[in-house]
Amino acid sequence: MNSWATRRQFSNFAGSAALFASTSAHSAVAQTISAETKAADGSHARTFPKGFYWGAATSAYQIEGAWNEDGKGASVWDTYTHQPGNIKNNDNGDVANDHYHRYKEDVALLKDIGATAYRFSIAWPRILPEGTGQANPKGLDFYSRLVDELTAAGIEPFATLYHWDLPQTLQDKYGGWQSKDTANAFADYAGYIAAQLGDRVKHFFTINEFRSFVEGGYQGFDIRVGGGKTVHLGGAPGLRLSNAELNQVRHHAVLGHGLAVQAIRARGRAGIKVGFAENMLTAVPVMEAPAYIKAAETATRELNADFTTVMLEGRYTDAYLKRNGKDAPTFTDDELKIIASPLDFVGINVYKPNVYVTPSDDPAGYSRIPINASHPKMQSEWHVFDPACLYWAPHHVQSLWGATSIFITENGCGASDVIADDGKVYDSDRIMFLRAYLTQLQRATADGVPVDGYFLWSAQDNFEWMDGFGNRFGLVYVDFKTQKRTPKLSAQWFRETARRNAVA
Ligand code: PNW
Repeated sequence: MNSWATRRQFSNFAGSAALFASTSAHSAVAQTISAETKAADGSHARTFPKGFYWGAATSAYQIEGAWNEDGKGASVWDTYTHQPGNIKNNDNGDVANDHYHRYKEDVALLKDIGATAYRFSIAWPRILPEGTGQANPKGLDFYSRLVDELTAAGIEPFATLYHWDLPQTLQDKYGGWQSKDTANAFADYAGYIAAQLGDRVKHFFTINEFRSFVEGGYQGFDIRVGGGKTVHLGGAPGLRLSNAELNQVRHHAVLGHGLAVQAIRARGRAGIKVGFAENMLTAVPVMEAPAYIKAAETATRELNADFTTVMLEGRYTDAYLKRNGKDAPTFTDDELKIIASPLDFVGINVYKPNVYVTPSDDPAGYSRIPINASHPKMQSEWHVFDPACLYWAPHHVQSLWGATSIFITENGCGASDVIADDGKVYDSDRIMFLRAYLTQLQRATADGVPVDGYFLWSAQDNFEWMDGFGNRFGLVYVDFKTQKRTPKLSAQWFRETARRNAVA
């Protein structure tokens, strides 16, 4: 039977692998790898484990277009972008990369850049225009054709079930994730997809970035940027809830994840693997010394109490409940068990260090060091540059929760890419970023951290949410007027890295 049926003890989570449904021979592999990392000339070859997936990622709303075609229902992002003033230049995803019609060309490009895996998301309102009830066969058919095209190209499909495009009907009916009804509807949809595509898709991510869509969409948040300025980040559905209401939304989102895991196990074939893809907040130790590393682990566990920690431990930390007081979510023990349904892997989106920490004698066990105003950044205002986060994020996931399989579900950067006179795109900063970050990821695998694959965000330039089309994250440049695709220099770099299975 499926592994969730043999769910193990929840009381005994700390530092153990108890919540993971499958184990891997990974640490043995990692040990042999460290011996292999010397190249013939004695230099450090920075090789990744055998069978490591080299992937690129996208999401439905950001690339598909065809927003109201073939029976698709509206999503909260369709509604939100159609209201003037919400998005830079009033851009929207109505057409975006027109991927819905150009998916064959896009799969060929993925093959060209040497990807062995592709992480895409499925638009819930394309499958269930009303969120629940009658499925739309044309919507399903699109993903079925996409999966066949990928398989034929030798690219492993990894499907994300929710990358923020909630059916508008569920927003109108239930207030979206403010209600448990949405969590239940999500599980029904997830089970349906597993039943329909699970013969060919073997890896599913339930929800992408809980923190981003919950905090951005249901309250909005101010982030501090250079020069003491703050930027307000929002997103669909554009609500401004109280802290108590927001905590309940958080709880319903993780509950939806857990219910979906169970539905996928119940309705998909044996052997399907499932996890989440969260932008876990990562604490980086100021120094690589035991007390500092411990402080960074403690901080990471606590900073993620509302999402990653509760999903992997099955309880809210005491400090989280205390901190939130009367604003804490209401929940039952049964819900906590569902939320922590055993997973096959943990997916983390890693872009930046969220805090630097040092040890501390106060009860928290760590103190936060502010990020200096002059700290280097990539193009996005929020994008603090520090490759070490791609070492520490998976390291913490293993040491805190005993994960036996980890995927980096997103990593990459925006850059001010332009087509040069010779028709090429010279994104030297992206290559610098990737080389530096992947060197740290390789270090993690060489140290025995069980990372099984890496997905670069993004396969192509696309609709970058509040920033519209102005912020380019792709390995492939897209001219949004003509839909012409031009692989950037970083695409060549990625191809060489994937080919060598080592940092190029
Ligand atoms: C992710 N941060 O969002 C999303 O999953 C993608 O859809 C998005 O296009 C991509 O990263 C690039 O932005 C993030 O503030 C939003 O650290 C915010 C942050 C990171 C990622």
